[in-house]
Amino acid sequence: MTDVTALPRLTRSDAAKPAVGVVHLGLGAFYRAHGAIYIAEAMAKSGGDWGIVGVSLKSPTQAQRLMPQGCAYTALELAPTGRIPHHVEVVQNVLVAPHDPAAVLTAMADEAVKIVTLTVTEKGYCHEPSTGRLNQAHPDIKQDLADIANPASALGFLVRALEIRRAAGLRPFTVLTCDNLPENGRVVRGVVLELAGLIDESLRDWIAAECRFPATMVDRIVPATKPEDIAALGADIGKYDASPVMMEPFRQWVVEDDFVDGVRPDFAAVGVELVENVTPFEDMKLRCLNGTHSSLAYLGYLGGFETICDTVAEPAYAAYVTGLWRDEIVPGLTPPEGVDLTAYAAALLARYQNPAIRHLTWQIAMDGSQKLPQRILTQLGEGLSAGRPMTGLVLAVAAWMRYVGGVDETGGAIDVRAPLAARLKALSDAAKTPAEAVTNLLSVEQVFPVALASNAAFVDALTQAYEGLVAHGARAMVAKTTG
Ligand code: CS2
Repeated sequence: MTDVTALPRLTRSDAAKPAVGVVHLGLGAFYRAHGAIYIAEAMAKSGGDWGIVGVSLKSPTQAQRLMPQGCAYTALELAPTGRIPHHVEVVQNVLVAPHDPAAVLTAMADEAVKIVTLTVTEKGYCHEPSTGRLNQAHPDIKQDLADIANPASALGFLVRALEIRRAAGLRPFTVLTCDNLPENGRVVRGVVLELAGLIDESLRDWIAAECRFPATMVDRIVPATKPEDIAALGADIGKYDASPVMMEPFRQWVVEDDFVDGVRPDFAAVGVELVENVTPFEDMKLRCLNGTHSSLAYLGYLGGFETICDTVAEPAYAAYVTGLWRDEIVPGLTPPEGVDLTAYAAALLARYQNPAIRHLTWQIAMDGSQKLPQRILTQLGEGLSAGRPMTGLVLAVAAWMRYVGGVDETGGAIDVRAPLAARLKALSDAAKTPAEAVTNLLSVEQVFPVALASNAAFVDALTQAYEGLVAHGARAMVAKTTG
């Protein structure tokens, strides 16, 4: 393969730069393939000053890759039938928060900025997933509380920037979360208010009264960009893009239409669904998509599959996921108006089968302790109470337990990435029997609500599933659950 870095570097076009109206916290691939593109399209269609300043909260990598190419990048649409590169220029600058927190605060406090968008992943909200409360023992929150002028967490930046705006007599910005959390607007509002209240009660009250935190449902499958993707794109476009994003054609964004002073890009012009209540959309997406994604990730990884598409190419796994939708997930959902959930699930299977999307099971398996509650456990508990046999989702939880034990089915080590990884491994290692491993892991209250962990029928079924995985492996258990 030719050296892609020898090609001319991707650059911006001569088009005038749009003025900045958005600051984005957490500039990963997902936002650049989703929110940023909608915003760019809305500007192209209806105008407005909605250029984006991207902020990396931890690592300088994104800035190092994007700045030398003027923050332009390629969003490569990967359909089963072909590849379409889109050249995107909506990002104007990338700041690295730990290097220069003051620059980030200056950007956020700029009067021209009307919206702060966030993709900081589940763990970035520094909350306890089971209660939604701020985790005051979180190291970043401790730093925020010790020195709010130099914040560490996304919440710290929001609170401090809002404090500066209030002091300057400015209006607040809208906080638009784009992470996969149920009632994500309410969650971010809750933790922002909690943190603000610990710093200054009157600031808390001002934010509560004036700021807006619309809920959103975001959807587009965006696997992490791999070196071979960069090389292949170089061959396509004849340029070296150090930071392209890979994305499926499908996309959906449902947004609660509640912005500070009603100011926002013309989202409706580009297919964003502006609604009063996002919850039915969020439940549908989190449970049907993310719930099965995580289930396939653990069972697929253990079964030796590298990607979601490889996993569902195995007939037993395709039957397993179809059964999850039909028997366990869809019966527990109230569909959003006008949506046929059976058709939605069928379309999801086709999206998973897209061979051009190489989405690693290992990538989706990351941060399971933060993802499991809203993706799987809530609906599992509800289904059991309603008397539905939830065998497939129970098997998925057992697979997560096996996965966090850190040893795969051939005896190899699994690189488990999750905030609780060390603790989970220790709990798994301390067990003398499979049943004990299940008991130990169920004791983790950040993940398992007490009501579920003490449900005897659930514990029994989970133990059996876990023992089955240990004795027979994931492929056999998936086939058994399906057949
Ligand atoms: C995935 C999501 O990595 C994961 O946990 O389940 O990123 C998923 O691809 C998106 O939510 C799709 O919209």
